[in-house]
This record gives sequence, structure tokens and C-alpha cells, in this order.
Amino acid sequence: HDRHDWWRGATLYQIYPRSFLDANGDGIGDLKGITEKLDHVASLGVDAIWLSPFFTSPMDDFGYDVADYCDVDPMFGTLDDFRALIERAHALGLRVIIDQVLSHSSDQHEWFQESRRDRTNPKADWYVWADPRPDGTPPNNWMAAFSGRAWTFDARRRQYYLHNFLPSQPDLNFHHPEVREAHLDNLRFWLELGVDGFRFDVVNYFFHDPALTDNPPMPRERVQPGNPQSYQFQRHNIEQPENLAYLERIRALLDEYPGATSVGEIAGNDQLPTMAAYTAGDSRLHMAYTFDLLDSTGDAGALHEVLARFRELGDDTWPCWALSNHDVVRSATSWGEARALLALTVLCSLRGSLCLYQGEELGLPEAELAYEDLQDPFGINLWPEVKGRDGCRTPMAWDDSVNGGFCAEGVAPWLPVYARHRPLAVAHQEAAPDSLLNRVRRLLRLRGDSEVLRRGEQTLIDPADLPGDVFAVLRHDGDQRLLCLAHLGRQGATMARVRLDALVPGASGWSSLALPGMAAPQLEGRELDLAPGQA
Ligand code: TEU
Ligand code: CA
Repeated sequence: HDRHDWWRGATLYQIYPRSFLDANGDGIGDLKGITEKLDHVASLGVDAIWLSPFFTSPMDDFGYDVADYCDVDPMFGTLDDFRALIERAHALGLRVIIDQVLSHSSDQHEWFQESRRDRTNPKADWYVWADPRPDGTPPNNWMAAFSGRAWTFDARRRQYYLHNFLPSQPDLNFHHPEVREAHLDNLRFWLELGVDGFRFDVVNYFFHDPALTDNPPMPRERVQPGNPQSYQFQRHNIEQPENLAYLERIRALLDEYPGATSVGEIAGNDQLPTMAAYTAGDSRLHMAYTFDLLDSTGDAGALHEVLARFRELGDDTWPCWALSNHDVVRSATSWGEARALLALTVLCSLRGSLCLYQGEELGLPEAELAYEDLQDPFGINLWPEVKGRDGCRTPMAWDDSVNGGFCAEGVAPWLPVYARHRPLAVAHQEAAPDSLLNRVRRLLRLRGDSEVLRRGEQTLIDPADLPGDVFAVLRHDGDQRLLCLAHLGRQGATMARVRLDALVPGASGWSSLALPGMAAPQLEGRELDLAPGQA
């Protein structure tokens, strides 16, 4: 198909650089390590890699606090290492998407260092500064995601600055035209270097309400205990209308580089409408993802509800669905370890592009960590109420050696290698033809080679027409129709009999497709029997 459109229906494989492979023996993954293991990624049959941040950073939020947008942190290597990575990826047929954390920088960025110096320097308004209230308290009630208020007092300027995340992640002021231009220059730098696109961190957080209006409280039933931002509806700190025009500027830049793409991360209170608005009409982002499926647990009704809500928002949109990433509990745990393949099978049935997270192809469960091992400030600040994100960030499991092949023996990895991951390591699964890894490879190729799965239309099947626990979508492309069904019943669930005529009126000539690693469902005339766990 049209190469510029390669991203539509594509599968992106997310690499968390700190935890992929340590090539230089300091216990932290790096760019050379990634390049070394790109063959593994290519063997999965994915289309692209998405690299979490590897830019200069004090690593307070492990790279999501950027101190230089146009350089590689020495911990990860050099710009030349990155050039070599791109070259190897392209030689293997993999596109390279890199993370861009535009909404905020590190407080160590020279922009912020200058901005905080006084109230009149050239970058004085590049960040969001505001006077205290007469009693000295912060200008409004906005809360930060990783605990506490979204405002920190700076003694030199005698003003507060805004940060939606850590105090060391000050929010850039996108109302300032120079900020918008500076970021476009940063993007151009990487496009010129040969990247194939960007993953935009919290892409709906760029602009804030300059009137600094208080956020309204969240309806009590929607509060997530322990998550400070969920106590209020984030109406004014994020999600401002000005964002759309800026995304159009970004798109215009990307369109200068044929084939360049973008995927936005949508966080906040009500993510599906934003995902629809940001990807509609091919003029803003190419793709976007929300936490709706990332937070899913493999319940048929809940899955249908998310897709149905998104469907209502128009067919002119392009989602990117994911079950796992570096912020959430791994899908093998949230869906259940016995259902790791089933989870990916359901994912592969959906209209949209997909993100897979390193280790998901192995069925790695979430790691259980002791408090002493925690590194993520979110998990540390809010412990024990919030689990934090270290459990999904432990090193990738390559082999059965002490450090799972992630780093040399005798080196301490930055997060422990989880003991239960070692038996699931690549080397083991590689050797077993029917391992999850090999079944996932076949599954991803099935998806990749199927035009109807990659780009076909999608009709959701109403749960009322299905036996309980069965999830189904109909994919179609011209006269080709593929009905995708999965029995998501858990322990104690029974065989489900599906009457196909009722679901796709007028269809005939049914045949059932054997999915990699699963027995083909029993088809008798126009009735199909699905066992729990079967798809
Ligand atoms: O995530 C945004 C975000 O909303 C999550 O961090 C969320 O708040 C958290 O998982 C708790 O539920 C992006 C990045 O993916 C994340 O790693 C960064 O920490 C964050 O932005 C700040 O840049
Ligand atoms: Ca290293």
C-alpha cells in the first residue's frame, strides 16, 4: 500500500530505553543496546518502534523531564549512536518514532534557568508564572499528577510556576509564540536526522487557561483514591481550544516529510472525545491513544462500551489501541496471565493502529517490587495507596542468566530483574515452536498481512446479540467480511454458542479461521461454539 500511509493499521513496538538492553555495563539500558536487539523486534513483524525519551535529562521522571531537546543523554549514548540505530532499524524495515515531551521541560533546561532568573529576562514568560494570592497561597486549586499542588513557589521571582507533574517539570507557556516556534524547530531537527515520526507526550496538556480559573470538583463516583488529579475535573489546566491550531501547525511540518507520522498521548478526565477531535479529518494528529484500553481488564462489556463510545464520535478518526505501556500494569497481569495471547488477539482484531510494549510479546507479568526497590517518584510519593509504575518498567528478559541478559553479571540493574520473568525470556521461548512469543509472531503477521484487519471498516456487535462474556467486532473491506469473536469469560465460564445469522444478516459461506496457538472454534452450519479463552 501507499507508503506514506504506512501507519494506518500499523503495529508500533514501544521500547523503554532504560530497560531494554545495557550494552556498556552501567546497569541502565542504552541506544547501543537497542540497536543490538532490533533483530528481535523485526522478527515480531511489527512496522515501527516508538522509543521513550533518550534526551538529555536529570531523569527525575526518567527522561520525561527534558533538559536539551536536541541531544542524547550521555547515559544512553550519543547522537551518532542514534544515527546508527536509525540506520539499522531502516535496514530491517522498521520505522523509528521518538517521544517528544513538549508540554513541560526539566527545571534544568536552560530555558527555565533563564526564565526563573527574574521577571524581565527574554524568556520570563516561556513558563507559566503567577503571583501568590494575598495570603501567600498558590494562585488557584490546580493539582499535580504525582502528588500535591500544581504550583511551586520560586523564591527569586517571588512567584509560583505551574507544573502538572513533578515540581522539576515546569509547564511551558504555549500562549507564547516563541515557545511554539522553538518546539517546531526541535521537531524539525529530528525529522532532518531521519526519524519517521513522533509520539507526543500528554498532547492535550500544551495550553492552559490564562485566567487560571479554579478547576471544578470531580463527581465523587469518578474520584480514584490516591490519584490527586482525579479529585478535580481538569477543565482549565489542560484541554484548551488553542491546542487544535497548534496541532495543525505540527501536522503541516510533518507533511513536509513524506511518511512522517504522529501519535498523541491523551491523558486527563474524558479522553475519547479528545482522541476523536485530535485525529479527525487528517489535519491534526495521525493517531492518538487514551488510557481507556490501557486500564482495561479484559471484560467483554467494558471493552464494548469503550469502543461504542469512540464509534459515536465519528468514523473520520484514527485511534491507536494499546493494552500495555510504561505507565500502566502489564496486560498479562491486568487481563490475567493465562489470557496474554487472548488479549493480543482481541487487540489485533480492532480497527486502528496498535502499540505493543516491550515484553508483552513474552507475556511478562507485572513485577512485584519491594518499597526499597522503587524508583518512580509517582509510586514513591503516593505509596502505598498507588502502585506506581516500576512494576512495568523492570528490565526486559532476554535469557536465563542472573540479570536476564539485560546487563552483565555482577552489574546491578537500575530496577531488579523480576525472577518470574526469567523462565519467560526470549531465549527460552525462541527455542519452543509453540511458545507465546512464536504464537504472537504468527498473530502479528496474520494482522499485518490482512488488509481487512489493518484498514477495514469496523462494525461493533451489540452485546445484547451475543452470549454473555463474548466480545465481537465485524471487520469489512469490500465484500470481504471477518467476524472476530472472543470468549472473555473467566474461571467457571461455560461454552458459548453463537448464532452467526443473527449477527451478520444475509452472510453465507462461513468458515472459521484457526488463530495462532488456538484450536479453531467448532463451526456447525451457522452456529459457532466458543470455549472460554477461545477466539
Ligand atoms: O503520562 C501522562 C500521564 O497522565 C501518566 O503519567 C499518568 O499520570 C500516570 O501514569 C498515573 O496514572 C506521560 C508519560 O507517559 C509518563 O511516563 C510521564 O511521567 C508523564 O507523561 C509526564 O511527562
Ligand atoms: Ca548502559
